[in-house]
Amino acid sequence: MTDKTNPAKSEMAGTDTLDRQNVTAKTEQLEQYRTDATGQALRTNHGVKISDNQNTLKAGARGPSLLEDFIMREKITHFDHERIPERIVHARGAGAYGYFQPYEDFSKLTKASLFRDPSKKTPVFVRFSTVQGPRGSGDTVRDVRGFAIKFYTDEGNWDMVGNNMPVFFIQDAVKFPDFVHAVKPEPHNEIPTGGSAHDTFWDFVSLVPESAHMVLWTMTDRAIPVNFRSMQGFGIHTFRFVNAEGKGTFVKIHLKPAGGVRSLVWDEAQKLAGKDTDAHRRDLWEAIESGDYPEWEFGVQIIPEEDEHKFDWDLLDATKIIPEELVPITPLGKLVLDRNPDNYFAETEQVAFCPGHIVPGIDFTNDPLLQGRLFSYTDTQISRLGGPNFHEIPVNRPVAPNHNDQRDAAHRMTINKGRASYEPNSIDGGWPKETPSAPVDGGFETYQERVDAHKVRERSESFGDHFSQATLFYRSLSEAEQQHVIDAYSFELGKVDRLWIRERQVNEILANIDLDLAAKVAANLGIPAPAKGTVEPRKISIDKSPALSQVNLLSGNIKGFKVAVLVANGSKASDVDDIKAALKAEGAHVKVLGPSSAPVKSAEGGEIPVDASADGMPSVAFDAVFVAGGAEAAKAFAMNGAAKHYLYEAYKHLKAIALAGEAKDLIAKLGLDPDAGLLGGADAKALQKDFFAAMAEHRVWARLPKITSVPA
Ligand code: HDE
Repeated sequence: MTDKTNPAKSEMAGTDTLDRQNVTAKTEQLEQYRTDATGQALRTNHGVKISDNQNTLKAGARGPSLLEDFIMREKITHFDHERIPERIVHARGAGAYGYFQPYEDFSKLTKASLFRDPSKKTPVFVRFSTVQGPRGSGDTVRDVRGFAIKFYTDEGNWDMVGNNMPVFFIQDAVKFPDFVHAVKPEPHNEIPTGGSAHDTFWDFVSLVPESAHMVLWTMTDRAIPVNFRSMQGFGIHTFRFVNAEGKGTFVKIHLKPAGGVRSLVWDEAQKLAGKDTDAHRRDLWEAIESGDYPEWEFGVQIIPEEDEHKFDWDLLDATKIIPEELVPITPLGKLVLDRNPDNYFAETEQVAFCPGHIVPGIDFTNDPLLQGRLFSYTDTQISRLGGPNFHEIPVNRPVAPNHNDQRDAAHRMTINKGRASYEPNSIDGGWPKETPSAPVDGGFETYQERVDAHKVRERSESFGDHFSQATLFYRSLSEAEQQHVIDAYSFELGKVDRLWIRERQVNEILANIDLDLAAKVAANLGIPAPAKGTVEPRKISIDKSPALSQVNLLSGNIKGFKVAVLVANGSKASDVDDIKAALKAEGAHVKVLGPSSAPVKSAEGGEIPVDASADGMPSVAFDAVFVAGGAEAAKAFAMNGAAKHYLYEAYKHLKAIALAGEAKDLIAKLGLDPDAGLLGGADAKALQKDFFAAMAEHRVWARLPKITSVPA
């Protein structure tokens, strides 16, 4: 029996009043759970005021502790159980709240409420993460980054659990535990933390050619983003949007950062992991605190159902993209992060995403990787968050009501009124009731895809080409990007002890991607270059995809960039003031760094306040360096090893460096050649234009041959 026979059937379900101003609704909902102890007495968990938080109850000041000390026991017991299991993958992360707002009404494409009204902001919580390392590992390791968005829509939560790369390592979910076991630290000594440069990873991927494309992505600079704000996001799988008429359309989800896509260089990433383990979470936090809200454009590639088989690759294969040159991205709206959490554990650690959480207007496809994920995430939360009630944790609660007949289980917070926790019922008026599906605002209805097949354990033949897109990607990269890829494979495989694994990766994987790439990596490893690949190259409809190269994904400005201004006693305060004002006008962030945290004396006879010591904020924490003029300061810099190292390091990392006034002579004293990004000039103000232009290019790529440790 359903509610069709229910005495209360004439009443429509779903009449709960929804606050259409969802952002306010989510903020207010969370507010009920936030506590502020300012001005409050210290108490036990059960409300008793505590008079002494320094001493255990004892029999005499030097005597044994007493079991009856309920205050000490409560405190220690709670502490003993403070930890929960970290995520099996993506354990290290940081998150923030914000909103999504569509540009216009996209109801032709989807009936999902978050895409229908350009005046409506849907609240979100976004968590970024690395994959391999544990919770305390470094932020800047070479790894894929997670990009998971929880949209608190007024029709329920939609979790878009993506990454910063558009493809994945495997095609079928059943291989995920194998892949993760291979990439995780090795079981005997738990090394390495946060990286893939070890035997088990390369053993697995060299035996699994479907990983070739994704492994290539992780060998590019995308795997070492400069910060979370500068990463693209991808839904990876093909999803389905469904409109009010029930028409389905395939979509691939893209997020493009407003500030452009930017990365670290490898040596910089490694140093930063030591100098500031928290570099990425700190950057996200500080950007939001300073009001420089990270922003992305949310777009989709739209593929009509009739075009499903029009491409060289299968839309259901998560190791493949659809090049943007074949299907451009339609921008749908913007995603903005504007509020830091109040409590890391309560919010960022306890947030629970699941790709299976969708809302009317969004649906799955038969991608076998996606299908496995639909199961895995809720399953893992049950052990990670201690039971099936994790949806009641404030950060996970929908803004839409969630009445149903599910009851009890560990940590239940909801106090369900009424007698009937079953359906149909006639005791509680039949409530809560189903909502029939409707063109809009109805109950969820699965897209009616026809399936007529045998049950088989098979991989579709259309998933069989593992190299053509890796080749396309490699050939779409700039020369400098290709050099970084060669360096990355050489570094990683150089850490692999077993020669046969190195050889297999070069001969059976790299040779099928690009023979020149294989030869250059082979040379660096001291093994013979393969003469040909092991499979016939497949002809595809496109030679290059410029949209895949990071050099084509910059913003053209320096908004959000970080600049170090070096000063010493005798620096010109006017240079410092001018550059600070000019950078601020461009939306960049500036820190004035001195020999210590104390103010320095200015050339003009006053003082220059300092934000930090150069030691405490190394050049790897910045995008560019400016050295203020002043004769005495320039002399001090030229004599000082730490100052010289600061500049050499910025130079090595291909950063823009400007040296004003007397500091310009440092270029010659350091034995460096001026270039488009190594600028010196008597007039500090006149330097600004070229300095900002060099910065906007992100790296001085022309300098690469001078600093690379691997001769071309
Ligand atoms: Fe995940 N993944 N994954 N994954 N994944 C998890 O869920 C899993 C995959 C991704 O910030 C886990 O809550 C399987 C692809 C992100 O909390 C777990 C498969 C993509 C996050 C899990 C995949 C992702 C996770 C661990 C193969 C990109 C972090 C903790 C089918 C589209 C979310 C958790 C956060 C987390 C399973 C593959 C992204 C174990 C079985 C492909 C961003 O459930």
